[in-house]
Amino acid sequence: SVVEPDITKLLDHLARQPALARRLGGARDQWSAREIGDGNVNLVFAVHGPAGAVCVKQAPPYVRAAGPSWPLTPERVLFEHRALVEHRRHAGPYVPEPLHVDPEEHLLTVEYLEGQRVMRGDLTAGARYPRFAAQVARYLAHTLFFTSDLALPAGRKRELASLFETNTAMCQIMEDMVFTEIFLPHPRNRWTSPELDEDVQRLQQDTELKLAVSRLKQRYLTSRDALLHGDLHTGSIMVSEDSLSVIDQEFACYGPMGFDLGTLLAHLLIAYFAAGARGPDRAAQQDWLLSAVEQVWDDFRTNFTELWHNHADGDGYPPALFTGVATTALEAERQRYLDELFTETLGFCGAEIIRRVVGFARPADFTTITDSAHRAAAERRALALARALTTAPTAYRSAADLTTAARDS
Ligand code: SR1
Ligand code: MG
Repeated sequence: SVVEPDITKLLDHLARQPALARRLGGARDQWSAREIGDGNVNLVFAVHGPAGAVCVKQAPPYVRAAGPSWPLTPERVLFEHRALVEHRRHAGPYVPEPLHVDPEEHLLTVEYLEGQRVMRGDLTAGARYPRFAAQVARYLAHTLFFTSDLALPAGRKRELASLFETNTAMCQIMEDMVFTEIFLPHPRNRWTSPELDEDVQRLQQDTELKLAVSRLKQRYLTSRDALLHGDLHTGSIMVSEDSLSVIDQEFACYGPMGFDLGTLLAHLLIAYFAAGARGPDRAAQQDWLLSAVEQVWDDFRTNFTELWHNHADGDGYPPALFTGVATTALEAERQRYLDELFTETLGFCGAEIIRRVVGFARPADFTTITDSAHRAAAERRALALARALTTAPTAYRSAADLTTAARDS
């Protein structure tokens, strides 16, 4: 059972921080706090005062969705705060402003995102966002490029990476949940549709798939490519018609860029398959979701290439080595790098889809489909695509190949 949030303690905390108290305005007894979190890990409070509002995240010493029986270090708010600070330097418009972090009470206060809503909830209700793909692609290109060796001198990059090296407990959740326990008869595994029992059995005996996923796990464990968000699903994105913010950076770590890209594409594809199960009136949303999948990758690639042309200040690929005719060779190398990143992205995308169908953390996209047969059909289509992506990612040369495969799945 989850412990009840202590609102009095929370308001006392805010009252002790002059800058936060000023932002809320008025006196403490004019403030109101409401728990608004719907994630698996933390409690989230919206606090309103006469002059303004703030959002406070509280990390209890356990997993919110499981309660005290599953302990988890509350230090996670410190990593979230660090990632917010670093990512905001590179992708300011898309990362909320961190206002205060309390390492003793494990409370993180950030700006209140007026007018924005959690993307996943809106997607299940049929929403489309015309500016989403361009905005999130820009966020990804900037956060990943500017924290990589392409942009940073090696010493600075190592220093930065070392600040996230000990986010061990959060990384271990991913290592276990995404890459391992779904392939074992683990007590945390669950799937919503009993029709999937045989599919899960088959999956757990699928050596080719287990090898492919283990290869990806090895990348997650060893790569120090860039500072990742670490859990970039549609529940970590707040949106309005024209704005977007990326929240919930508690899983931040240095790792393979394809992990963030693949997670995001996975959740757009999950939303696509789920929308198909909700009936024919969702066809336009399905088209939009697949066009978003294509645009996220294509815009990311364009943005990232442009950043590499204009901000190659790091120790990777020193520009001094590639002057004159060698610039053509460097350009070919950039495109090879991005082709490989696309392949890696598809692998992680498949692994994320699979664990969201048969693992502990199943997304509302699927769980809110009430018709069990329709839900199972959508989940089976998602699983089929995911297996293909993870075991044979090089079969897809472009994002258009990916969306064609999704339609055919
Ligand atoms: C115990 S946390 C379960 C999952 O929820 C989060 O959003 C992460 O994706 C994690 O794997
Ligand atoms: Mg979260």
